Amino acid sequence: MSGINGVTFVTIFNDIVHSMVFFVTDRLLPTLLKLMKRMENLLMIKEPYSRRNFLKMAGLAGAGIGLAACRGQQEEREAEAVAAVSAQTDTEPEHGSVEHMDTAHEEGVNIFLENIGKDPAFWGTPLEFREEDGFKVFEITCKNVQWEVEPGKVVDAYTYNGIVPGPEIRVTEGDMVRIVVTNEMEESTTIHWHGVRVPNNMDGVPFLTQPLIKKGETFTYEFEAVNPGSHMYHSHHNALAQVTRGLLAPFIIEPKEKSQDPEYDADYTMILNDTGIGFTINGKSFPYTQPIVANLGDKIRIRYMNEGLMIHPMHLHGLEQLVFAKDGWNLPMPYLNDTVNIAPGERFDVIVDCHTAGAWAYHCHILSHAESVNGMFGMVTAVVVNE
Ligand SMILES: [Cu+2]
Repeated sequence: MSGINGVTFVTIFNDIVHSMVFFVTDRLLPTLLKLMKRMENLLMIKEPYSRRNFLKMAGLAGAGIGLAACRGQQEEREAEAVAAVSAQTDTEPEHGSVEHMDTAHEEGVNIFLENIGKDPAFWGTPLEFREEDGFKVFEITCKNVQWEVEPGKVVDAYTYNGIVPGPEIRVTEGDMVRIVVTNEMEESTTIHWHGVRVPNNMDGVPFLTQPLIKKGETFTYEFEAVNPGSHMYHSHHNALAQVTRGLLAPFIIEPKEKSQDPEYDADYTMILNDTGIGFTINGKSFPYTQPIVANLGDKIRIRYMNEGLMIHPMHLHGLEQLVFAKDGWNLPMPYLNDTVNIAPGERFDVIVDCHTAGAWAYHCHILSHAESVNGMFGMVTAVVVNE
C-alpha cells in the first residue's frame, strides 16, 4: 500500500469494478443468454423462451452479480435495451424447437388479425380545445402511469394525459395556440415543439429558454402556428428516459390552403419508438399494433415520426410510397420508394396508392426490430386493402 493513499485506492477500486460491470454486461451478455437458455431447459420451464422471460432472468442474474447498482440508472436502461436486442437477435432455434417457432409465428399473426378494429385509439387521440381570447387552448397534464405495451407487458411510462403517444394537437396555419402544461410527475420536465416555429422563449429548453416545470407546477406556452406540416412535441428534460418512455406526441399544423398538399382519403400518424418502452408503433408492439384498413383505390396519407434513438427503415410490401414532405416541408420533387428510412427526430409524409387488394405486411426492415425466433414482434403492422 506504500505510495497509495486511501482516496487513490478507492478510485482505482471503483475503476476496476466499473470495468468489470462493463465487461459483464456488454461483452459476456451473449454467453450469459445461452447459459440462461440451458438453465431454462434443465429446469424444464414449459413457457417458451421470450423477451419477458429474459428480462425476468436478467433481473435474477443482475441480483447475483450484485454490481448493477454501481451503474447509473441511465446506463442500466441502455444495457437493458442492448440485452433486449441481443435476446431478439438470437436466430438459432433450440434443439427440437422448430415446431414451436412455426407455431409461435402463426399465433402472433392470428392474434393480430383477430384484433383488427379492437383498439380504436391506436391511430391517435385528438386533443380537444376551447376558444379563449382568440387562442385555441389545450390542456396537458404530465403524469406517470403503467402502460400496457402488449397484454401482460406493462411498463413504467411518463405520459401526456395518461396515454402513449400523447394526444394529437392539430391546428391550422395562422391559429394562435395556447398550451397549459401541468406537471404531476415526480421529475421536472419541459415541452419542446419539435419542428414548430416558435418565439425563442417558447422553445422548451430548460435553463436556456425557460425554467423547469417542477412537480405540481404549471407552465403556459403561447405561439402562432406558422409553418404547416407534421411536427411533434416532446420532453426536453431527462429526455432519454422521458421521451422514450412516453412523453412524445404529434403536433400537426394543417395548411390554410389545402391544395398545397396532395389529395388523400385518410390520414394516419405513425410514431416510431424504441429503447424505453421497446420497439413500438404508436406505443404498441406487434401483434397488438393495428393495421391500416383501406378500400381499393384509396390514397392514404401516412405521417412518420421517429421519437426513438435508432433509425427505422419502414418497408411496405406491394404498395409504393410517394414521399412528398420531409420534416413538415413539402418537397419540390416528391419521389417513390418502398422503404422510407426515418432517423430520430425526422418526419416524412407519404401517400400510398392502394392499387392492389390484399393484406400487405408493413414493418421496420431492421429485422431485430421486427422478428425473433418466436415470430414477428415490435415494429410490424399491415395495410389491408379491401376489394
Ligand atoms: Cu426499426
